[in-house]
Amino acid sequence: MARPKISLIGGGQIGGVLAQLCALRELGDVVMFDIVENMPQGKTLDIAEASPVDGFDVSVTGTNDYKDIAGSDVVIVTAGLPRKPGMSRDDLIEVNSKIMTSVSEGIRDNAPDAFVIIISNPLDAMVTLCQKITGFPSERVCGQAGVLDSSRFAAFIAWELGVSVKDVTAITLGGHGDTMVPLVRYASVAGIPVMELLEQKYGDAAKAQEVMTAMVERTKAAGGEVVKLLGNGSAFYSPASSAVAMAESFLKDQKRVLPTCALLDGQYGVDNFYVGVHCVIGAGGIEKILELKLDETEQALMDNSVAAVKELVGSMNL
Ligand code: A3D
Repeated sequence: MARPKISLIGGGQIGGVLAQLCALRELGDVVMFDIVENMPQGKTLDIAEASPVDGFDVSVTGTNDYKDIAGSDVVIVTAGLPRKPGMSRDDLIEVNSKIMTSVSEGIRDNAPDAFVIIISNPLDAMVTLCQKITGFPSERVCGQAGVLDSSRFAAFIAWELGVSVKDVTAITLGGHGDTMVPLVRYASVAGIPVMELLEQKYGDAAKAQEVMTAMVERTKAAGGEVVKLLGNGSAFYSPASSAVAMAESFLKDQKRVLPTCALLDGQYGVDNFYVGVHCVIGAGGIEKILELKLDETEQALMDNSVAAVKELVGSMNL
């Protein structure tokens, strides 16, 4: 049986890590496309030459020709500019929507059956644009943001409580921006509400709330924290890991429940609009959207986040 084929559009910082992770996990043959001549060929040759050491039997190749993504099962898009210190993700919309337009045409014309995962920012707007241009069914076009935002939230909780990251569940919903919604009520450690554990640790509900609020705010600003430290470019290891989890769930029909930017169909009072929600990802792509019961405060935060995304998407005049 032929190996699955994974194409990466954009061979920059995230693209490079994606190629290496896909190869190390033997998810399939990897093709990296970029407009910069020779760079994707060089990067993938470098990764492939480590295959005897790492022991992976998949091919990893680079190209500047969209024809080489033909027959892709999965396409992951990172083409576009990352932000610089002081920039918001939304500042990238003008330049990245031009790039996303040409990328989406390339995917539409050459990999019409692929499951497409967008990572380029501003995320929710770029996913919307890609789905419009490709015309692919919404279950095959989605965005990676929530896996990373939730992973950041979970990491902060694990570090605060001194427990394994494996036992923490943390959820963020909404757009991938300053208005994202980390859900405190659903954060747990092996099923125990995190607020309960913080109260035990500090013996004081007000202090527990203060610590939780700091973790929520850090989660919302986590991308910017990395941008500031790097001084040039944005996070790239963690976004790549997050997208690989989504690709793997699709390729292996794992049916994992992953926070994903998906087209809503009435959930949370939102219709025909892309935003971050819990999805079941399997061989059928986005197989199901799981709607959580939000209380009044949580719903207001979600409404606020959706409104921010709507304003941004509206500015593209699609
Ligand atoms: P970078 O290292 O600059 O790589 C981007 C690549 O895109 C470069 O190699 C470019 O040559 C290439 N490119 C530019 N135009 C085109 C085109 N028309 N067709 C094909 N390739 C092109 O950036 P990066 O890898 O660090 O980040 C990529 C994107 O991901 C940026 O928009 C970031 O803002 C975004 N990002 C998203 C997250 C999320 O969690 C959603 C996290 C971090 C970064």
